[in-house]
Amino acid sequence: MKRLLVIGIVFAAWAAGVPAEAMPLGMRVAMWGVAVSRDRDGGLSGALDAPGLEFTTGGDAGWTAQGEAAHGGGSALKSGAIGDGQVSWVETSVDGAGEVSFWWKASSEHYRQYAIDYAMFSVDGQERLRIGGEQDWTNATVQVEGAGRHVLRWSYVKDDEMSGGSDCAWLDEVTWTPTSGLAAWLAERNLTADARAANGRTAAECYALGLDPALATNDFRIVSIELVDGEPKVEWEPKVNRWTGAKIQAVLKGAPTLDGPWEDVPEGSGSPGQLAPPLTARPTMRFFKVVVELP
Ligand SMILES: [Ca+2]
Repeated sequence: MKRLLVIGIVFAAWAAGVPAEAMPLGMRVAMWGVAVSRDRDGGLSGALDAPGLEFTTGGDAGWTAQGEAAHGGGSALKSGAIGDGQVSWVETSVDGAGEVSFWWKASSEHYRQYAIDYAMFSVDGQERLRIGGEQDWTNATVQVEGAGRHVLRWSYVKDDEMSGGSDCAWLDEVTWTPTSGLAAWLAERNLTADARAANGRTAAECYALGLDPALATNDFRIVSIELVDGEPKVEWEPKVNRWTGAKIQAVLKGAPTLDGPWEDVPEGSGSPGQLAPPLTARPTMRFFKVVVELP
């Protein structure tokens, strides 16, 4: 008896470096993903020890990487040189709920305990924390609630007169821990990310692929997901139908967001069991899904 199993695998979060744990799982189209990030932000993420996040900077002057003041060695970001009434910001975006942690420091104009110029952290434009005056490195942890995309922004803000101290802020060691998506889904089922199923694969992988982890014969799996010459390449096993020997058919779809719209992407190069599509010309596509039909 022939049984059609349609499997969707989201395998690349393109520009934003969204971690796999942040991706939601659907009932009909299961998803499995890893983050692929490019150093598109000019070293901002490197200075912040946050390779999975992509940062942009702006305002009247941008934040830059420097090594004179950092938390725990290496480099950190310093706000740009700005004048009265100006602002310098750096931001990143994340998907879903989670916890952001970072270290920051400020040296700014203040009156007694009141910061006149200050560093501010905001989520989706809403201020959450502020430091100023002579504030040495301090750790902060902020809960981010709600589904969808969130913008995390650090700003150095000056009022309309006078300066004090070094007149800037520093930021280092930004981490993002998602509390929704796959991580939360696994926790609800008392699974850990590395728990093994009967077929030897991780239970998380089996659930994400829509397989029954109790069946040792369910062994469809992703072999690798990687960047080759700047293009994503996904490889899976088995490559052919174990009974007929026919190549397992796969269709690649791409979308700008996890919610779609999903469009077919030309297959490009790739041997059976592989897809290595030319995606450089499709900068708006950030998520990719392989739909596989298994006998
Ligand atoms: Ca001022």
